[in-house]
Amino acid sequence: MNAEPATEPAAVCVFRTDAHLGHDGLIELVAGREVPCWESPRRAMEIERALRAHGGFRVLEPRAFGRGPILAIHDSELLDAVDRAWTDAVAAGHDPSRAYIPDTFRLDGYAGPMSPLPLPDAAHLRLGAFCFDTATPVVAGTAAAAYASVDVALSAAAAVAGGDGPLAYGLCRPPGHHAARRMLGGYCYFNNAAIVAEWLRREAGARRVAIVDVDYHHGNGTQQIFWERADVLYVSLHGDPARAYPYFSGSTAERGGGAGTGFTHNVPLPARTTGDAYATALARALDRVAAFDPDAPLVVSLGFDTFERDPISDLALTTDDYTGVGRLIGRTAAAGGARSVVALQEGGYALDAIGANAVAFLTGLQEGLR
Ligand code: Q9C
Ligand code: ZN
Repeated sequence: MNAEPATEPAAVCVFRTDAHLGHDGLIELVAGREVPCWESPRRAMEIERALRAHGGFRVLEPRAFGRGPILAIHDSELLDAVDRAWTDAVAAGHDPSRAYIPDTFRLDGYAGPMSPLPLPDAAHLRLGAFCFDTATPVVAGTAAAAYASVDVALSAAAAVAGGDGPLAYGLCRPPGHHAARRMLGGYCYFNNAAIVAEWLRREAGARRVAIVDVDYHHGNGTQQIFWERADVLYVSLHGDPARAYPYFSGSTAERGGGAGTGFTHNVPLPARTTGDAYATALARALDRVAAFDPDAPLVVSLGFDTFERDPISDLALTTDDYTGVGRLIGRTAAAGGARSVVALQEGGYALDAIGANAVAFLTGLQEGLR
């Protein structure tokens, strides 16, 4: 099926691209063990297949937004490292049939009073100054996929901002919410949701943007980027960092800083949280969004790793539950100034259910928006 231009105002636009296929890390390192990447091309293939089979979605190609919107969020040194890591690694003798994963990390504690220390010229070695885990491999197609994922997200935002209906979905891959201003990790290179939120502020006339993050993991990157901002609300439900990646953020005590105090809201959840308990927590969190009174499309960081059979997570939502989750979010958005949603794919690793979960969520979201 060919992509077609968005002409019917009420249709749900889905943006996707084949560029992600070139980003296949093959392996990640989990606690010293080499395991096949959970974040695989098949995730996006399964979602796209299910949306096409459903028939109620217009599947579109993104347009190119360039580096400008990314540089509004990320340090240019991070972009340079992503751009050049693979070619520099291969030039230095790295086996091109293997993913490159940094092995030496420049932590805060490295420099101490020696700061500032120079970065190495070779971008793959530099990567250890930007990457915070061993789950974020670089291969030949990683940089192109990361830029295309941003284009997918911004195309979805532009569709909604431009009046192509109240809901657009960006099938982003790689995901984004763990990427901070000058840090990548957690399968994420550029923070798609943060880039969209800032783009809505700068390019679409929004004054208040709310991001609701329902991925299983805390969106440490999004939280960091908007920590001191009162114009972007960040609300996240996630596995309690006492047991859940990324471990170092996501507690209720984190509420933002400076002018942004009170504009970050975290809801850590216990293991095996079911759909009912999740919906109760979500409804309370969405009250914060309503009180914030956003005048922009609601930005949703959408993960299906809250699913009961997700292989790396421990919550217990069912496919049916996602319809209710979508409906709750849709209703909140419908009461907001822009009456619209930009949903951006983050995690979700149960390949046999991720497509059905996406259909269930987007169906509920549409219902809620009506
Ligand atoms: N022992 C997203 O869902 N590995 N990222 C955790 C825990 C990294 C998840 C290992 C998980 C990253 C977008
Ligand atoms: Zn996740």
